[in-house]
Amino acid sequence: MVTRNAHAPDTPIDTLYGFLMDQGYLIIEHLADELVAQTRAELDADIEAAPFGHDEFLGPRTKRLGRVLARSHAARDLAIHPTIMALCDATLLPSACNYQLNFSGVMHLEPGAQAQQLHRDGSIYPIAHPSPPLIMPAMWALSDFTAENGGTLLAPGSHVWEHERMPFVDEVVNAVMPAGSVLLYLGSTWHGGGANESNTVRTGLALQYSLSWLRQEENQYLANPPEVAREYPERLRRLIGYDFGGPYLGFHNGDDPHRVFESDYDGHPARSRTELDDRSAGIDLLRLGDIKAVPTPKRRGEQVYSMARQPKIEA
Ligand SMILES: O=C(O)CCC(=O)C(=O)O
Repeated sequence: MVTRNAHAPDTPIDTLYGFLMDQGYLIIEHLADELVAQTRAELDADIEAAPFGHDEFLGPRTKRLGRVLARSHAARDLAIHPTIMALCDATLLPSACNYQLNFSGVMHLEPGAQAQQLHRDGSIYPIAHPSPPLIMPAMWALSDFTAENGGTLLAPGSHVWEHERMPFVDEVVNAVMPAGSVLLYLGSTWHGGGANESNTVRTGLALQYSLSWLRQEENQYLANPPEVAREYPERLRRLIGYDFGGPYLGFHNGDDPHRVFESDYDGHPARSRTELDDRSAGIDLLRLGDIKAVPTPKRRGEQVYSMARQPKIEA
């Protein structure tokens, strides 16, 4: 089955966000044709040399490549594409005051690749679905995605299904999109690589984003050590993790981790940034588990200690 939850690149962000939250996925066609072509050209030799998957899930006819930002300049621009960043803001900032690149990887299906086991990317965390979005994956089409060549399989609406529910066969559709387009979905959306029954390859670049207080799936500091990340724009360096995950989260040597790239030390180590302090007040708290809370005792006229939820740090 083929889906067309596909939109033009100039569609307003609010509209795109509405489709993403309603359907659990959406396609933006031709969002970055030139950057995608450049990325493909920069990665071609590495894809050629990449190994096939060593198990059924990774796919014996599927080549995979990680550490993509270190390999491709154009992929760095895709990772911080303004439309993707705006959708990350809308999707992830309600539950974290920052977000991060979680994963970068090429998924290259050779003819004969079998359909992958459907899964939820969010299953790497022990959190029951449905939950607020933890991950927002972006799958860039480095080649055309068709129903025949293994365009990603998705179960629309599955991001809000109860945890145990698996899709029925007729609930699964292929994401069909021309090269240069991007498929966005949520970490709770059932999906997987399709079967490549064509005689052409299907190549996708997955760049996934997650809440900044979660462990990243791909270790971004090893993939992009400071001597490599030095070449990246600041927005990207912060996105891969050379930043705070929130106030007091992820500092280095008592200071902003991005200082590793800066020589102009001003003598004021920081444990947060104003932007993150401001956002942290608006975060929707998540309740984990079903531990029964001890009720607050009723004591009239007594003062309680009051503390701001996040300490505000003066520079
Ligand atoms: O190749 C695809 O379309 C999706 C692959 C995927 O979801 C995965 O490998 O985790």
